[in-house]
Parts: sequence; structure tokens; C-alpha cells
Amino acid sequence: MLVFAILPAAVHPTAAKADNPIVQNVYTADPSPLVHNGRVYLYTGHDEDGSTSSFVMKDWRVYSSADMVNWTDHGSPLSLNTFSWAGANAWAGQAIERNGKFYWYVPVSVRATGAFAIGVAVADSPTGPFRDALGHPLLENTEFDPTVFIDDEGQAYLYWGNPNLWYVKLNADMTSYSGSPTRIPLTTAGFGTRTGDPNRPTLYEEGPWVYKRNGLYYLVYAAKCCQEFIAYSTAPSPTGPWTYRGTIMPAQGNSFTNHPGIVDFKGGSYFFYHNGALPGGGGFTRSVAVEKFSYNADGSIPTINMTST
Ligand code: FUB
Repeated sequence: MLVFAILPAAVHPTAAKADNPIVQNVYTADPSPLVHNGRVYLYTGHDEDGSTSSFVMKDWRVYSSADMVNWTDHGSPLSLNTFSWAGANAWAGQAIERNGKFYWYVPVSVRATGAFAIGVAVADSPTGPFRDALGHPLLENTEFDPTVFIDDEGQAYLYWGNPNLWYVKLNADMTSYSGSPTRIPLTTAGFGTRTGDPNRPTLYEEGPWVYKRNGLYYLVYAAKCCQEFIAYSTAPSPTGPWTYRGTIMPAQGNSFTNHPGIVDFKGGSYFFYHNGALPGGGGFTRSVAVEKFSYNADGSIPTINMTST
């Protein structure tokens, strides 16, 4: 049975106070926070109730907060139905704002082939409604988990991938790209050492999240399935070279995946992740949570533990 702590904004304009997990009336996964106009918008995936042996994900959801305590539910402004070419698997995406428009990059399976592709939806508001920006996939290379980052001079980058890690430069329209996708070298210096799997010598697994802080580029990701922990690497440029920096969140809780998102908001730094902490929760019925943290003086990220598992 689920606990109803966050109430639909349309029904209850005054949102309820939320502890971890942030969302307690549906299962949510793969958090992607965005700070805009004094609010944090939290974009999530949605695990269907009762999934016990595979991901059953058909839509994405949006929540927002002005204080990181009270959250408003904005419903589901994006689903597989938004993309006429999509078949299944509304997996982990990220939304970003540019020039007053909101672009939401999401991985889905192409109905005709079953292979993963990355689509992009666009809206005039952070809460939608979102429409398919292209009418076809932005990228088709069978891998998933897009993250998007716009550098100071305006160049946008899209990163994604499992088992590889890719990036491509997006054009200013945010719905096309230049050149071919580049595979980031997964070296042990860059992404740590994994033992026991000759096909995957480094810790990188999936779920990249890229941002810049004080001139340093951070790449945070889910490491070493399964059970995943969250690790990070840093670089002097958005294209590397990456240096492995260690664990942020150890493998904890009862979800075999985890998925990071980090923002600074109103003077604090916040680490979003997921676990299976709700009643009935587990690897396919996950819940998004958040922890406040402070960077160390040298810019490194401290160990962050889950406060509810
Ligand atoms: O939610 C489905 C998949 O599980 C995501 O794409 C991965 O990042 C993992 O969280």
C-alpha cells in the first residue's frame, strides 16, 4: 500500500510536506532536477505498480518545489504516447531550459525495431505540455540514459550510454547535432577499476549526469551493476580527459539500480537518487529521494548515505 504524501496540485493547491522518498503516491525513478525561476523542477521516470521482474515504465512525471520540503505534483506531461514512433521503455531522461523553451531528452525503444533511441520533447513551460520536437528519434545508437549540459559559452553536449559512454555536440536549436557521436574512452584512470567482468574493466555502468562547478567538469554516474553505487569523475573540459574521483553514494537499499542528479539551489547543494524505500518497493518499484550536502574545500564530493532505504 502506498502512502499519499504528495497531492496533485490541481486537487490540492497547497502541496504536502514530504520527507524521503520525495514522492510517496507512485513509484518514481531516475531523478533529473532542474533549477528555474526560484523553483526546483524534478523530472522522474515512473515504475508501474506491481512490477517484480522487469521495468514497466510508460510515462514520466514532473514535481516542483520552492523550498525542497513542500513538493507540488504536476502530473505526467510526457509519455510514450508523445512519440508516435516509440514502443516501450520510458527510461531515464533529463530536461534543460534554453531561450525560454524546455527540452526533455528521453530514451525509449523504437516500436519498429525494439532498439533504444533518444527522443527530444519540447515545451514552453517546465511543466509542459511537452510535444515530440522532431517526429522521429534525435539519435539511434541502441544505448540509453541521456544527460544534457550547456557550457558557459553556449555549446550544448548530450552524453549517454550503457555499456559505452558517448557524447555529441548539440546545435543551438537543441534538436539536432553536429558531427558523429564520440565514444569516451573508458579507461581505469578515468572511471576506476572493475574486477570480475572482462567485458567491463571500469566502474562506469550508466546514468551519466554532467555539470560544471568552479571551472571543473563533473561526470557523476551509476557504477558497477548490480547492485549499483554512485561514483564520479572530473575533467578540465566537457570532453575530458576524465579522472576517477571515487564513490559518492555506496550501494545501499533494495534497488539494484541507482541514478544521480545534482543541483545547487538557494545556497545548498542537493544529491538526488533512487531506491526501493516505499512499501512494496524494490528494483522495479523505485522511489526518488534527495540529500543535502556540502562540497569539500577542494571541490570533491563527500560520501552521501541514503537516509531512507
Ligand atoms: O529506469 C530504467 C533504467 O534503470 C535507467 O535507464 C537506468 O539508469 C536505471 O536506473
